[in-house]
Amino acid sequence: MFNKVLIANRGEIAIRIIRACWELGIKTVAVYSEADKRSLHVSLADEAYCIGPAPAPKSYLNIDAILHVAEKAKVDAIHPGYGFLAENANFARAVKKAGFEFIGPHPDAIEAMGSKINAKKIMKKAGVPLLPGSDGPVEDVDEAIEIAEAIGFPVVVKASAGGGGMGMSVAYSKEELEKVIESTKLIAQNAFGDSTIFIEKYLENPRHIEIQILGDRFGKIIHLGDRECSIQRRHQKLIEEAPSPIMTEELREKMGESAIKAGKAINYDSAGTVEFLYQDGNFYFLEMNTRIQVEHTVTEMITGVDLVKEMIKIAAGESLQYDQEDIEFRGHAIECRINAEDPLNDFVPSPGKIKLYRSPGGPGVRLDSGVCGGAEIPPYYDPLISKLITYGRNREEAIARMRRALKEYVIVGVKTNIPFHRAVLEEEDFLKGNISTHYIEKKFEELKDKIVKYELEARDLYSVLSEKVFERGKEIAAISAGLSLYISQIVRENGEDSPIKFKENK
Ligand code: MV4
Repeated sequence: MFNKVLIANRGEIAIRIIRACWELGIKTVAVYSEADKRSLHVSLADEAYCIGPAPAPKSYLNIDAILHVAEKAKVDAIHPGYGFLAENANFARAVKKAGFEFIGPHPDAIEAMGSKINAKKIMKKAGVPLLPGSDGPVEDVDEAIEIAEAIGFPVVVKASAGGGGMGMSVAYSKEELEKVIESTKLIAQNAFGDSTIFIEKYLENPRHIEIQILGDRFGKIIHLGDRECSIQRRHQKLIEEAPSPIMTEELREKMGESAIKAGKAINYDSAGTVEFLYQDGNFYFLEMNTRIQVEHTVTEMITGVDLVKEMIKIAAGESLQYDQEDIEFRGHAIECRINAEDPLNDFVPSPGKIKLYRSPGGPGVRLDSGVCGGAEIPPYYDPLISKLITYGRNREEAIARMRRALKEYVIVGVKTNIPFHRAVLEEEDFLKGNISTHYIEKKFEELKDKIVKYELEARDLYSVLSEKVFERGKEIAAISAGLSLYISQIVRENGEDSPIKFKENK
């Protein structure tokens, strides 16, 4: 096993990885930008090194600076977390070339899934269900129209180098398709430096359901069931749960089997996720994420498997100790991503200092937080403050616990999306599990009044818990000082006959 691991990340995921390392008896090295000097992941780690200025390209994306620290601190391995360099095949290669282990899959797997056209090609060959579309790049408008007419409108035009929602356009007719081909190519070229596009049948009201897999370096691959990730806004997930409200044992087996086929096709050897779109009883491969994901926690809660520890053990060359039959699914888990953002102002980020912090706890509550009271949420990175996860024997209990935990949670100083989560967790269709990727856009107006209500309730509570308590204290002190002055004046004026009797204090 490794003796020391460098964590090339920040915030809650850096802390999550520190926890896994400590449980395995591994020492931890944090890296941080100048904006993160006083952040929690830095104070928790056994050692910490500054790697550059606040902007990510100068720090958390600076491969040379990270490798320099790895050498100086004499680590054995590097964990990239999610985001930043997690799915950069060249980083994984550079880590290995410098003599360190990369805690993630082999670089060719990262690269293979980075091109969406290539990923689809591999999955088709492996027998994973796909949406009908172009079997490769689409070169011009005529070819696009020919394919669209064969598979039927609507179709979606996607950037091959994209993913996570960047660079895709929907067309409902030949005319619309003519318009979006060139514009999508241009967007793809500007965003990814690669104008390659492809088209596929567009699903109008799908769910996003993904399967967690674990593969080791001896060719064994298992799946750890599904996650429902449909509650998202502009491709940022906000609520995830395991299992999906629509999951059956039969469907999970089928999706699990497809995910394992996907993993086997690229000799996958770490924790990974196979994303599917689900509609009307059918599911289709979307993308594969070759990293640990934000929402891995809900899978951990219902399977009891520590995914981060498993990926570290796999990278250290250990064989997977679980067989598929060992994985049992028990109960239900929900995760709310707590962001520093204003749900009533188009969810704009709300960086700043957390003046007051009270975290929830109690039965069935897990809080993976990147902050504590007094922490600064810098404007340079993702505004994720923490992940609040609740577990219950069933979905109803997990929801009841989430509502209760959100009620306990106090964050003063920055705006948060807690009022938004509280509103969703009382909304009828959410409670019924009636959701799709369009849930938020469809429901936002309906949710607004409740968000306002919870926002105001939070403000009241905050004023009781924070400044206003101090203000009230000062007010009361002033009144009582004035009162005692007034009383002593009455006593002086009326002598011993005063209606208010005082004992001489001699
Ligand atoms: C789709 C789709 C419907 N039909 N592809 C968005 C992110 C990127 N990973 C792929 N995405 C989609 N691809 C077809 N053929 C709908 C989406 C989509 C979506 C997918 C998952 C989660 C949220 C989403 C929100 C909007 C659109």
